[in-house]
Amino acid sequence: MRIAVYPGSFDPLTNGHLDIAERGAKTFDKLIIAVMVNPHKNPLFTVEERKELIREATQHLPNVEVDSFPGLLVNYARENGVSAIIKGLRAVSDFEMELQHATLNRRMFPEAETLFIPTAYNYSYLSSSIVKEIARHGGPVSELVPPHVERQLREKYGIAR
Ligand code: COD
Repeated sequence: MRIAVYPGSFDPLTNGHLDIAERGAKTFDKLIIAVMVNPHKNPLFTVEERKELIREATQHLPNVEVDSFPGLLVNYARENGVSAIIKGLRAVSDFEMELQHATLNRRMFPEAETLFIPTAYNYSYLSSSIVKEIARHGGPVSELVPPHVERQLREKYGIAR
């Protein structure tokens, strides 16, 4: 069975993330979407909340599992029989950091290849940070995130419909 992991912060999941997950799931027998547990970051959503939002968004993808991991991604990959690490690429600025991660991850765990999936052109500008900034100020995010994520953002920021 070919298992891939799609790691990230997903704070929160956007339509850009979902597009990469759908395309990754088509290519592998199993895709694990893995939320990084980072005690040094101050996320808007807890790890459990983020996992729940991802679960709801990927209900239509039977070969997708949602999990979280602390520490190094390669340790998670090794322990879970992962042969590919999926990353989404939006711009050249993403590539620089992602190439560094791919090279270092391969040194630590050569059994897994990093595979880049280019963003869909309509999501190339989209990030969790930009979504949070728009939502915080009451702006429209309905075209940027799934409806249940939009509801949770409104709730977090105390914004009525
Ligand atoms: N279109 C396409 N792809 C997108 C979009 C979009 N609109 N938005 C985000 N993505 C991609 C990102 O490029 C990334 O691949 C993924 O989706 C997740 O994005 P984020 O922003 O939710 O998460 P990041 O970038 O903060 O996640 C970073 C990781 C958790 C993957 C990384 O820090 C990591 O692997 N950490 C674990 C610790 C570790 O092993 N460190 C050593 C690395 S050498």
